[in-house]
Amino acid sequence: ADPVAATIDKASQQMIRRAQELGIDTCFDRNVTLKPCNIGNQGTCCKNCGMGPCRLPLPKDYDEKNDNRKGICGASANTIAARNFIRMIAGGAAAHSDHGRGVAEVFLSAARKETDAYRIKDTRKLLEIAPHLGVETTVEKDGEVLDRDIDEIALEVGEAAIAEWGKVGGELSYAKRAPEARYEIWKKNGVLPRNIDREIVEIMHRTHIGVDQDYKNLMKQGTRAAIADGWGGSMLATDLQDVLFGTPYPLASEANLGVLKADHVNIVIHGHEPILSEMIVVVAQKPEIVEYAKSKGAKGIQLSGICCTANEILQRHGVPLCGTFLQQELAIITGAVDAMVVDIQCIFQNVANVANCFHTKLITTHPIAKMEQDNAIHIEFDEHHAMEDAEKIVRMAIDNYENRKAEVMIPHQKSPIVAGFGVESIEYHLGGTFRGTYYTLNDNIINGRIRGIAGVVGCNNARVKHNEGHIAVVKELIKNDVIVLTTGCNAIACAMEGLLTPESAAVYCGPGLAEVCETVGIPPVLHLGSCVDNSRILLAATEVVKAGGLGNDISDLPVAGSAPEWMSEKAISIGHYVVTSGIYTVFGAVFPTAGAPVFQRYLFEELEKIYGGMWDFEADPIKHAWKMIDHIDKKRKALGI
Ligand code: BF8
Repeated sequence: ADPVAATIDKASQQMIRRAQELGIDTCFDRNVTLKPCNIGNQGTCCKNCGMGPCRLPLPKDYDEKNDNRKGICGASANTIAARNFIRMIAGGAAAHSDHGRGVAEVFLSAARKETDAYRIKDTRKLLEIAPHLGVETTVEKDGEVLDRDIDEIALEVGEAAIAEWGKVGGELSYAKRAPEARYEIWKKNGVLPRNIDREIVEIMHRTHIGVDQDYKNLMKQGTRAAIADGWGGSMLATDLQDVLFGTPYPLASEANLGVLKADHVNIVIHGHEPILSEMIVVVAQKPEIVEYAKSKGAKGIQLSGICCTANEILQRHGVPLCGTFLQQELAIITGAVDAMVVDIQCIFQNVANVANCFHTKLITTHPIAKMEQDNAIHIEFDEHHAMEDAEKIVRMAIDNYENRKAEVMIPHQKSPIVAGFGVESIEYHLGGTFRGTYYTLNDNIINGRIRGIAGVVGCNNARVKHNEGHIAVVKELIKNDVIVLTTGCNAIACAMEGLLTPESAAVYCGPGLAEVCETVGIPPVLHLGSCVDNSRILLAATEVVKAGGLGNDISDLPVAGSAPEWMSEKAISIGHYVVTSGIYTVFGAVFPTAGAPVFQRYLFEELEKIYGGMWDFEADPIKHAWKMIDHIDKKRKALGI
């Protein structure tokens, strides 16, 4: 595998070459030796029962009117592709929402004061979300309105939040946070989620052999589950994390493998839940722990992150980003990682094999995510003794510092960044003179300095050149005055490229966007956090609607979504809740319905008539960006601006 062909990132190229010299395989090598299944990636392989797999590739002489392809049971290509698509939504929604549930459980423990490690930190945010969960924040007594006790509110919020996963009757409470017009569209189409778990379970039922055989009806269920993810599990995860750990505000940090330090104990935190990473951050700053590291000959402790947990601790504490999804093996190849601590999601099983070639301790921490390899150490993390667990992990890393055996080789590349944005800080920077609205942002959209808003998010995919699509799409957008909100691995890619600095505006932006960024002092690409924080993009769009002048629903806004290098089921769930929230969304890399053109047309064209948003696919990053810009222009025209 040619390192230069695998990634645009110099630091990654150096580490891929290093791995090859050492005879250690990485995903970049496996991408060459392992070819994808051409039928599976068209979405038309059904393996939902023991009569299959029934494989229905698109014939070379495909003729839509005479498409007689069917499985043993008679399932059409459309049915099979729709079943597979919504099973991906189920997987993604389950992952985000189960993460949210974990946070809600810790939140409830904190509200009940059963744990010392976690406390309600951001009471302002608590009071803001309480009414959306039906919890009163004031009480009337003798004709006077009094503030309710904060501990009582926290307890009721925790209980109401947990109920969102399994309540009987009613509907997802947060659905009403969407603009009223959006909520009415969901209601009219019968896609308001009942509770989070039920929608995921119902996907598994409907896609079982012999149940739902109408791709439109299957998608209706996919929509319910996706909305339950975006406006439910993910949004609750974001909100409750903010209450427990603090709402992010802009801060400075750095990104890329060069953040590792040869003379420090390096602990790389990889995964998704801040429940774990927050405690490691606390422990690693304790003076006695830093002293302990020094007693072992290190100058200190360097924490850094991979994947979304990196974004979580960056946003709230400024902990530097070590790398994206595709750099997880490369971090260990530096020989400088004393411990890699993982929890859930996006963790390559091969990190244990790579760690085995070095002194690196690979520590799994979550009961639902263990590894079969003997060198993977499992230290189960539990909110009731979180601080002790975190200390055990950090001490294990420190003790391992002196065991470094291979030559340490850390690439020098790292970029300065400004991160930590959110709905609240965008309001602060781009609100009106009277706080509480997005007036200045809307004003700049109406006067054309800002052409529109793009949410560019999502993974890396080893099947395409690492970060190439991310960076090309984002640069093309900002060059054309489209401000970018980013999360997940796209945010890390942009960070590594230097796009998360206010100074980058002068270099890469069109004149209108550059002027706004320079006046306000913000980067043209705003880092909004991890993948569950895509819920912040939904709420930011809702704030834009509320601020007025740009229509009365999200689907009226000059806004578009993108995931240039997606790969996970979570990305499909995100894409679908963004689409059904009214936003045109383009995916790159591959699209998993290519073998069923009729169903694909439903996603790409007909959904627009129902939800005002639709899917699209474009592998070429420049064309990809222009599809988004054209859509933004179409919406501007409709608004008469
Ligand atoms: O949840 S962007 S590769 S790290 S799935 Fe995974 Fe994709 Fe990265 Fe975060 Ni999101």
